[in-house]
Parts: sequence; structure tokens; C-alpha cells
Amino acid sequence: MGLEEEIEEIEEEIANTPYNKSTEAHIGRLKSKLAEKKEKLENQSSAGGGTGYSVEKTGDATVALVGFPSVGKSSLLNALTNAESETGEYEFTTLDVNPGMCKHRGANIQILDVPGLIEGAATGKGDGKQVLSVVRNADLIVFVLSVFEIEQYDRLQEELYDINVRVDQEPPRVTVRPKHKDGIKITSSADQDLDEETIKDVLRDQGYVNADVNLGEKVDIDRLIDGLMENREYIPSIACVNKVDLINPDYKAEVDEQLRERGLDPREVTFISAEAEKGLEALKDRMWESLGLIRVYMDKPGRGVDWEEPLVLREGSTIEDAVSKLGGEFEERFRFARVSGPSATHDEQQVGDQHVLEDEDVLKLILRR
Ligand SMILES: Nc1nc2c(ncn2[C@@H]2O[C@H](COP(=O)(O)OP(=O)(O)O)[C@@H](O)[C@H]2O)c(=O)[nH]1
Ligand SMILES: [Mg+2]
Repeated sequence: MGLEEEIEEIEEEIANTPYNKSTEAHIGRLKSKLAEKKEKLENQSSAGGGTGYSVEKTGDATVALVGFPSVGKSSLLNALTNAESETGEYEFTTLDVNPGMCKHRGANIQILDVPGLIEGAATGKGDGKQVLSVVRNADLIVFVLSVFEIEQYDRLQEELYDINVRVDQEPPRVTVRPKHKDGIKITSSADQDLDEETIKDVLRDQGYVNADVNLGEKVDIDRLIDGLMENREYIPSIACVNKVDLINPDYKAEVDEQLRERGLDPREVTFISAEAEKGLEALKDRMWESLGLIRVYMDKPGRGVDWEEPLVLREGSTIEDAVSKLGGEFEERFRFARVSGPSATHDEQQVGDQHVLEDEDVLKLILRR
């Protein structure tokens, strides 16, 4: 029996086993075995001939557009960036990943138009899963939905889960420290519903014989396994609804309802028209916020503040991070900094390298001669 058949068989058994306390341990082992076999399969397929779809990450952050064919991903990419992505009246126009660069609030945001599994499978061209796996490197996923096909959201979520992308989840707080003896010891800072034996079984299936395990949250079997596997990516997401130029205002309530059914708050979803170029600024703002980017304006000796090309950093970045991004002599000769703006108590506050910067700070670096 091939790996793929084995996987199918286990998936079937999981689907057919009702979940309760008496089957929990069994399901735990099945899921654990499944994770292991899927990883093996993944390693096999990526070993042969590379992916061919890798896109080099450039700019301050990378955003992946994920959606079904014909929802308007390529149109959106073109509207947001300088890229010329092929668009068409018919489905399956995009067979490779198209990158483009979007400039917003001084940041260069790389945008990838990612065709999904559906395209690859439907056309037989390319391996959809491999194309979709480009998403794994993104800092943010933007789900693109057509205003008439909100239900596609469910399937997109499933596909991402399938390639080990965990959308809008924090990494599980599970730490494992292997030891040389004494078996598996579990400590937990939360009450667990899972039996200790189930947890131990899962760990043993993952190859641990002796280990200290700490659970910093209440985990179910899936979260526990995620916490033990290294090939999971945890990526935030936002959603946008495209082609709103095609509906009349009455229909909006219907769309809102469909979004709510899927746990999406309509107020947090951006309604756009890629074609009519509507809602694009709002979408860029949302991308910026979800990426957690901040701008820091450099006050350069003798030249004043550069308001045009800010240094773009992640929320929570320190002076040290800023200096390290600037590199070169800034890193070698840094003494201290003067900060004005949101993070400063007063103008030109003198701070050290551990000071945390905020959006729209003005930063002056004092260097050694
Ligand atoms: N009316 C309308 N049509 C759109 C909009 N965005 C895209 N389209 C059309 O939808 C079709 C598919 O668009 P495309 O960008 O190729 O979709 P993709 O397959 O997701 O990349 C094309 O005919 C586009 O012109 C929009 O906002 N409004
Ligand atoms: Mg396309």
C-alpha cells in the first residue's frame, strides 16, 4: 500500500470514529500517525526536482492573495502594484505565482497572486499544492472572495490547513525537552481535557521516549500535534470581498450574513472592486495594520528629517532593531539615540538601544566619531 492510500485509510477511520472519552486515545494515535505520514509524503514530493515555484521574498513584508479562480486576484494585484498579471474572462488564467510590489505609507509590500489547488488540479498544469505552498512564506494572507461566492472561504481554509498553514492561530504553547531517562513527564499550567495517557501516546508516536513536556494552554489533539511538529506555519489573515460593483445595495445584507456564518465580522472585511479601483486604499491600510508595520523617520545630520522614505519596521521593534536594519557604520558606531514622537516622553528624548519604537517616531542616531 502506498503512502497516499495509507493516509486516506487513516483519514477515513478518523472520520468514522465518533469522538468521546473512550475513543480519545485511539483517535489521538490515529491523528499522530496521520501527521507523521503526511510529513513523509511531503518530504518525498519536495525531494524530487524542487518546487519550481519559489518566489524570492523582497521588500518590507510579503502578502499572499488566496482565492478561487476568477475572483479577481490578478486584477487586484495589478490594481495594487506595478505588476502586469494576466487577467481573463475565463478561469485559470494564472498558473504561476505572480509577484508585484505595492508601495504604501513608505513601505514596500510584496504581493503574491497565488493560484490555488483548484486551478492546478482542474487544468492538470502544475501541482496546485506546490503553488499554494508559496503561501507558507507569507507574512499575511489576504483571502479574495467574490461577492457572489462567499462560501468559497470554507474550502480555502481547508486547503491551507492541508498544507500545514494555521490561519489566525498563535503557535501552541507546547514545549518538549528530551532527556536521557525517566520517561515522559507532563506539566501543565492549564486544566486539560485530554487524558495524560493520550498525551503520552501522542508523544511516543512522535518519537519521544524520555522528555519533559510543558503545556502552557489547554490543547486538543490537533493543537498538541501541531505543537510537536516543526512544519507548521502560523499566519494571520484578512479577507476582502471583490466585485462589489456588480451588486445592488440591497444585496449587501445578504453578503454580511454569509460572512458572519463563517465567523467573519463584515466590519473587518474590506469590500472592494479591483476593476473599478474601489476600496483599495482601505485594503492597503488593513494590510499595513495586520502586518504590524511601523514607520520611523530618520533625522539625518545636516539634512533634517526624511519624511519620504521612512525606515519600516515591525511593531515592538527597538532602536537596536532599527540600527541593525540600517547596518554598516550605524551598527558599528552607535552610541545612543534621540527620539521624538509617539514613543517619546518629550522631544529628542535620549534613549538606549532597548527603547521600543512606535509608528511615526522621528529618530536621530548619535554615533561615535
Ligand atoms: N465587475 C468586476 N469584474 C472584475 C472585478 N475584478 C475582476 N473582475 C473580472 O473577473 C475576471 C477574472 O479576473 P482575474 O483577475 O483574472 O481573476 P483571478 O483568476 O482570480 O486572477 C476578469 O474578467 C476580470 O475583469 C471587479 O472588481 N468587478
Ligand atoms: Mg489570475
